Amino acid sequence: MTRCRTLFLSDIHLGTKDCKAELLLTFLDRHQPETLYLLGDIVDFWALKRRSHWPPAHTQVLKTFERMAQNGTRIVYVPGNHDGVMRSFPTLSLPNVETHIEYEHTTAQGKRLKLIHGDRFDGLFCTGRLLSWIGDHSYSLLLRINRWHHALQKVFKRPYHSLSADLKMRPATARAVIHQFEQTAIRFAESEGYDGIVCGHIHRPALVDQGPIWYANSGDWVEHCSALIEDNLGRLRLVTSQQWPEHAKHAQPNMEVAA
Ligand SMILES: [Mn+2]
Repeated sequence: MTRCRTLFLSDIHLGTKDCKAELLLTFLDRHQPETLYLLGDIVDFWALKRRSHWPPAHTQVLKTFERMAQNGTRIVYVPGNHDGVMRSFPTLSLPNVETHIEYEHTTAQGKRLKLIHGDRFDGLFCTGRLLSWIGDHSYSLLLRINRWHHALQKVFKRPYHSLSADLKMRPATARAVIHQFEQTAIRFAESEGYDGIVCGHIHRPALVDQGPIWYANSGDWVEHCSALIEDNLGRLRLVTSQQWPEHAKHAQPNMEVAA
């Protein structure tokens, strides 16, 4: 069990097939934070409206949060766009969970960090649709469409090109979008007088704690299975599935997951 000062999670997307709930349960079993921040898109109400997908592991995640709260973890929930309904009904969330549209966290080193899901930046540059597209997991749909497309092309003996070319272009486009998002977030934190910002939304775990304004993104539990951890000295550390769960499986009970 790793005790830590703060744990930041976002974009779990409970209610979707892509949510890695079992891995999250293993991760939560091994971490005991003083404060847990849930930075939005925890339950994907958009997906639930389209199709109901709620395996027992998803209930188990919510129960685990409840148990953590009972064991003394303070839980602060900052809703995102896919669970934006909770912004209107802050008192409807789980027992022992505080809900805030935005929040501020002060690290053990006294750094003031703005906590926000991140969708508010969508309108600030003209890539909002692309961002919500990433958030909506249409990428995996595109991959599926690409498979059908490829099969049809084979049937009609057409050369394989168009969609795969689009897919090849995507990483460059995505990088530009991500860069713009990060810069917008940093400028926002700076303009509001914060030392940094912690958000989610774009499913891209990141930690930039050099320079005047920190930028941290807790990532997601759809692809990256990532989390941000603050230790007792106020140092932030990003954990992604690359360091775990393989590492976690072999770790000693009191050993921390490698940064
Ligand atoms: Mn989002």
